[in-house]
Amino acid sequence: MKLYYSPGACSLSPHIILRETNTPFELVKVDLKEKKTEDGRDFRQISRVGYVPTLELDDGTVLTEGPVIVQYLAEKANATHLMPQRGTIEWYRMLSWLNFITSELHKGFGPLFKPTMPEEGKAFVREQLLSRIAHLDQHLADKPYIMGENFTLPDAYAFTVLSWARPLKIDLSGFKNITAYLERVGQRPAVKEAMKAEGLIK
Ligand SMILES: N[C@@H](CCC(=O)N[C@@H](CS)C(=O)NCC(=O)O)C(=O)O
Repeated sequence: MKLYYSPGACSLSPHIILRETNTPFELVKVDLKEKKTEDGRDFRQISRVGYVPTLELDDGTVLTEGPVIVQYLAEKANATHLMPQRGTIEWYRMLSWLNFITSELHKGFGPLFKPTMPEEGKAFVREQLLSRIAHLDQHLADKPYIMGENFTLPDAYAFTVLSWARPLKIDLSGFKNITAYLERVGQRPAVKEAMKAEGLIK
């Protein structure tokens, strides 16, 4: 199995889950501007959408969309500790959080990476994003992880996208629960290994 990734991008979330589940995999770095893999292949020939994360299975099947890739990985590894039982209300709550992270947080950060986006537009996006971050901060007031007592799939994703706040100069220091949460998740061995492998920490 191959995970196509870009350092620190949203592909860090499935990368963490690959390590949390001890799944054997190969990491392939992608230059997202040039759409080239590190071994010189045309990335669009592998993933028509041209974005990471892209998972390539051993039979050549390609799977995209981070929130779906993490579910695939956890189910294949039978990692019942990383997700509630399918079909239960807790399962749907987990899907609800994955969807919140992808549509409200991940895609909320997106425009802030665009150098061509006017500052007025960025201010609007930032305000909206901060209100979504406040919602997660409140949710974390009485629990260490998004789903409660244990680290599950949405935590890898939330950790990944919230780590973009610092380089984008979004001050999270007022969100005490999130600050403690990022510290907690960042201490997990699988998270540290993934970040190290991507060259994000030493
Ligand atoms: N809908 C996709 C979006 C993935 C995405 O936004 N990937 C970014 C990196 S975080 C990317 O590869 N952008 C390059 C591009 O879109 O050309 C998902 O949720 O996995």
